[in-house]
Amino acid sequence: MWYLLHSSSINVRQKLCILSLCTSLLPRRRPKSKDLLKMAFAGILNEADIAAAIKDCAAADSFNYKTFFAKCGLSGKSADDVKKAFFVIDQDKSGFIEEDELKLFLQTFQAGARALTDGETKAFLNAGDSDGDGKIGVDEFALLVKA
Ligand SMILES: [Ca+2]
Repeated sequence: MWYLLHSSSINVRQKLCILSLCTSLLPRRRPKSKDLLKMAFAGILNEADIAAAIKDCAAADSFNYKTFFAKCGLSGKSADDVKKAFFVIDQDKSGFIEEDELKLFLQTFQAGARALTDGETKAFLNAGDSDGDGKIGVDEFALLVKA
């Protein structure tokens, strides 16, 4: 590339074009997702409770949403806090927790936590999806948490 830039066979315009192309290829600094995740439930849940709840369902197919919401402390929180938690889990901010977000549910609580198995994801979705639209809305979520 430097050879091209110093070469007299291309004009200034072409050189600028090459330069801007190279700049656009440079990696951009991204926020550290681990830090974001760590802060996601700050002010709502306490970290030790989250860690205990995650540890409790570390084995595949051992996830139970009732146990989890009780252990992490969410079931004892106010309707407002439950709503805040919903919007953390609704990663794409669509207003619903879709199946792919449900699968990565545990990872929104703790970076590096396992994904739910397909069976766990389906069972979780079926438990919450009372109107049968294939996703969990904020009211359905509130009912699940308090179940
Ligand atoms: Ca969503």
